[in-house]
Amino acid sequence: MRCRSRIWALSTTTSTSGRLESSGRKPVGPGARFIAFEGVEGAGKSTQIRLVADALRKQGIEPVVTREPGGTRAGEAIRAVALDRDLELDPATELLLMLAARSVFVRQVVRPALEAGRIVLTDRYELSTFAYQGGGRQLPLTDVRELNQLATGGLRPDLSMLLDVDPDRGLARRTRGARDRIEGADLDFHRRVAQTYRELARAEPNVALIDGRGEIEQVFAAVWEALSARFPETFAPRQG
Ligand code: T5A
Repeated sequence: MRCRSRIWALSTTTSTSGRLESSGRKPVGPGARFIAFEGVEGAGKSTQIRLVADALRKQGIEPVVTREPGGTRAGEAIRAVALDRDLELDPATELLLMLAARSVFVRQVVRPALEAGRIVLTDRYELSTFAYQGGGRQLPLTDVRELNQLATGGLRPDLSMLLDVDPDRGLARRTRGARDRIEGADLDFHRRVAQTYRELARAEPNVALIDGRGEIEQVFAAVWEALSARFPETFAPRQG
């Protein structure tokens, strides 16, 4: 069978959090969900995570809200290095930093939370690496995927919400401080990232492509609809 795209050709099909059970690890708790928010700079990920978390709290559910790179002490220290605009880092070093942070993140934050039956909402996960280091930095995707597999042990999100926004719009939304090392890359880099994300949305399982250009509430309605279509028992359909 012919492959649809370069990214599709390199995809490996792995299951979601159920994989924890099949790989002999502790089973995930009932109700556990691992949801990643993805997109270019300023796509609105943090904003949407905050809204989803607030809505879950109103249902009496306290989610684990976290981010990558980061989420652990080691991961936050690695983040500071990876994003420091005064450092010159080649693409392979950048990749390995992201994956070092992911390895500790999966083991210290995500797996324990899923085993405890929690909902994990993360600002970025593996699609960021495929899009930024694979697409943006143009590292071979086979290498990126293999190393990512080592870092995650095969743990994939139940759903990745890709907030689709053109990179110039996303960058223009940013109001805080100076651009970090990756934000400061040229627009061609950010366009390759956006293009790779769109290809991933077509090729990868469990990705919901959300139009991120509308008003915040409008985007949230689309995000919640995608979540409740997939997990109606957890993300109750909204009335009206
Ligand atoms: N990275 C990360 C890699 O290269 N490889 C990897 O493997 C990983 C995991 C992380 C950096 O690391 C790189 C990618 C990144 O460069 P980050 O903090 O996650 O850094 O990256 P950013 O995308 O820059 O985070 P931001 O906080 O800037 O963007 P968000 O979270 O997407 O956007 P948000 O919600 O903070 O919104 C930004 C602004 O826009 C407004 C908000 O109010 C805010 O002011 N906004 C909207 N305005 C209009 N309409 C909407 N719909 C809006 N939604 C939000």
